[in-house]
Amino acid sequence: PKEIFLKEYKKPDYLFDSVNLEFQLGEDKTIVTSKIAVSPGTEGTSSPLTLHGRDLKLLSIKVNGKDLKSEDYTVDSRHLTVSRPPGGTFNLEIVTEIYPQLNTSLEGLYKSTGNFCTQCEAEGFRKITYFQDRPDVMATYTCRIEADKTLYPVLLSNGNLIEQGDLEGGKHYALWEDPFKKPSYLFALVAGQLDCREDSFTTCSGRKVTLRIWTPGQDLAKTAHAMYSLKAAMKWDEEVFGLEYDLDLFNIVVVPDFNMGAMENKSLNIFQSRLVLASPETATDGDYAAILGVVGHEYFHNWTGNRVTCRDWFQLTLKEGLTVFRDQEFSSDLGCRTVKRIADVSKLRTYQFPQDAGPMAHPIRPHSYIKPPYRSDINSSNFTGRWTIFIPVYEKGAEVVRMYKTMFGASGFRKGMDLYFQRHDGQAVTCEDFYAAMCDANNTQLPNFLQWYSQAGTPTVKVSSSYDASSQTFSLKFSQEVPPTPGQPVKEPMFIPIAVGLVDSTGKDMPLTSIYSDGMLQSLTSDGQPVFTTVLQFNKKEEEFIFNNIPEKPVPSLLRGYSAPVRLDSDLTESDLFFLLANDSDEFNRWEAGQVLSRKLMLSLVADFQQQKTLALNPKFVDGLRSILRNTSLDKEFIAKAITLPGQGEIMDMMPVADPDAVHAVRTFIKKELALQLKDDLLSTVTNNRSSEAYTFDHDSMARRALKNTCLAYLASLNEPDTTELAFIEYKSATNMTEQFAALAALSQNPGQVRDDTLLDFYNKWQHDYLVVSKWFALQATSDIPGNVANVQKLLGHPAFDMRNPNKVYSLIGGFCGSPVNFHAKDGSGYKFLGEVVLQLDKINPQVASRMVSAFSRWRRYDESRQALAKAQLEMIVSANGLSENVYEIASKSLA
Ligand code: HT7
Ligand code: ZN
Repeated sequence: PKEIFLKEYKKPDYLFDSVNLEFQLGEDKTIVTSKIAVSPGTEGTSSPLTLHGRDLKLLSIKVNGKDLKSEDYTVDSRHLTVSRPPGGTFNLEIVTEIYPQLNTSLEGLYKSTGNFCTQCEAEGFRKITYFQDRPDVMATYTCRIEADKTLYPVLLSNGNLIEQGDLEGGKHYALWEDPFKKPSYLFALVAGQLDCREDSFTTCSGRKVTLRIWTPGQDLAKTAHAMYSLKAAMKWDEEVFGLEYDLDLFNIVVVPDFNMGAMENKSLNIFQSRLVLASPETATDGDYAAILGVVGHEYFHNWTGNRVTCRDWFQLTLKEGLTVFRDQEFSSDLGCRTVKRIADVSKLRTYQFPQDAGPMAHPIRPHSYIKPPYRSDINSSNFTGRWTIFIPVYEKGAEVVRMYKTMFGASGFRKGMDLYFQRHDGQAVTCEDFYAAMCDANNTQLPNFLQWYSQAGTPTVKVSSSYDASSQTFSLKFSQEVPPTPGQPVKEPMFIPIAVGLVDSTGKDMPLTSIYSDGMLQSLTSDGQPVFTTVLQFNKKEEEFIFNNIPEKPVPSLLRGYSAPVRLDSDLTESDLFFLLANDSDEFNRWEAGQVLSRKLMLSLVADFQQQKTLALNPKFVDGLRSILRNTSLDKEFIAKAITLPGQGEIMDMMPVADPDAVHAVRTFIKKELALQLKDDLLSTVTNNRSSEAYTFDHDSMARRALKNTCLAYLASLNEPDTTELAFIEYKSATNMTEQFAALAALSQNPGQVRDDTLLDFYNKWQHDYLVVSKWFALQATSDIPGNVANVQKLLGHPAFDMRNPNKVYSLIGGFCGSPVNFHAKDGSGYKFLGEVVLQLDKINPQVASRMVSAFSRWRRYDESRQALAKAQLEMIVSANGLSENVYEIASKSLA
């Protein structure tokens, strides 16, 4: 497989001004005719025109209406090259034959449960026709679709419907025209039997936009929340960024077979079912929130991605980091900002940090790739696993965008966005263009900021503090260290914005008036008033900041709101952390103080466990959590998050040699001990948070359910008759999936008859609902019960499992890799299972297989015996015959 390098970027030799496509959709083959108006990219070019193409049968090729002679072009398995194109502009016409019904890769044109559907990002368009399939070739498109009218009554493509009508032989056609220039990866076509929910949105300039969500008829009732989310996103983008939708029609299509969550094709978004369909009985609060976020995300791409796109796939974070940031802000504005921030930071720690510390580490803009770097589908609420692939581009990319906002404030950030669109609408651009727009709009530069795009690894920021009572100054001394990563042994300092508040002994924020840094005195007032949180611009290897007029020794609240994606190593004492947990006005840091305490506690108990000492829980820790649980002034979802222990993965990441058995034993011990000591509070919290009201998707109701479910899980971990009975009652009496599934999950922690019976009962009840069955698979797959590999192996043969459906694969196989004790079982059974499945899956869907194989990527983090077992599986995979590029890239990089 060929590695591609950022530094080798070359502009295309030819531009495509307009593209007219015609599809004759058939049962055994599809004929695609593509007519392209070509012009030279550089004047007078006579270089050959090379087009990409895969799995295509070329039927004919014409230039300016004349068939090309066979000596005037060459075709190989990946390209078609016109050797001597005529000078100046010309028309190219290519006819190809393709076989969507045989396409299981779900890239290009494929069939999904009887309907035709496309996925072109990143390089799927080349499976439809020969084309310069690269994002910097932008053209206007028309698309004429012809198909059997009974089998495919609905024919959709991008833009506006210009014409439609009946044809002979029971066929019909539709002609679509997209007036906006776009790259080929945003092309889409859907044909099939679908019904739609229709609504409308009137834009800020008074234009009425028709909104349609297409799905098989039986699911229409479940599209109400997605429609609500779409309208909310349209409104939010106008209000926050002044961005109005630009066409009169916006379609969303739901398909059950889809590699990623969803796709932002111009005016024709395609979604996998779980990110659109929801009803209170079948979807959890997590599902509802994911739908809001992803519908928003894909809609926001209309400006950040579609109107302004990426010059090449190295710049992917330009659209994805920015759009993830926008969807995070959207969800925060519609829900609870702190809780959303906690969820996003947890995701970053669970997925990004480990990757940044392993063989797959790469910057948010990689220097090279074999396949473009996408994130795995970690938005899934039924997926809690730890298999990671290329997260930086999305999640860390969003943190980088957030830092611009932290530096420039909401209005400065908006000015930067306005300038970005003013300069680049209709263009394919780079991350430097975004940086330049942000800095130019704010008349400043951010020294060392661009390092975030090119350096991999999570920086560690060390901070030590000292108070001088005589001068009433408080000093913070920072140093930063970016660890070496593959191919980048030495790192430069980065620009790190650190939001700081100083908390006095009564728990209040101190007024901040002035600061010394770099030998300069700087005022910190705003409109003559002191501020309570300031952002320090730390961009050197080491730097000291001295606050003036500080009347008593404060407790510093550092990196408020998690103002930069770094690991913070501070000299805060245990009592400082308990103080911040109880008092910090920055709620994020309040939660963070609890997490730091939990991490310290878990690591010290892991050491005790490894030395076979008796485990004992620090009573101050129990008291701290008890007071949070009893604090009625706190948001309930915040409480739920604050009493939740860090995940096993997070703790393993902090160990020199990851020990899944010890971490699992310690986490289970703390959970049970807390449940025992807080039993009365937990019981009353469950009882007080029952509700007989009908399900609503609003923050207060979701927070209530989150708190109740978290407490129930603690209680059920005791595995005592009364707590099991309680969980069983909750399971039976639940009227929504959020509570029913949480009770099932609580019960299924403990092996035995109740677990088996309840799982069976749940399946019998929901076997007709494919999305609920996916949750059922995921719950069993992620289970920590001993020897679970045999159970998962058995589930592979379950009639409801289908290896061709990515969602089911993510649930069962991805889910299994997320259970540290079972995936990393000492006897290697988990590794052997995954090795075999990856090879099987690679033949069906290489993209999905490559996501699965990434679970092996951190094999060096484990003890020698596990290392040998995992390495053997990776070696077996890379040496397999006919392996895809996708799997090869991940497996070989993991071994390197
Ligand atoms: N931009 C979309 C990415 C995507 C994708 C990438 C590769 C293969 C299949 C895919 N489906 C969707 C989704 C997004 O980030 O919004
Ligand atoms: Zn995206």
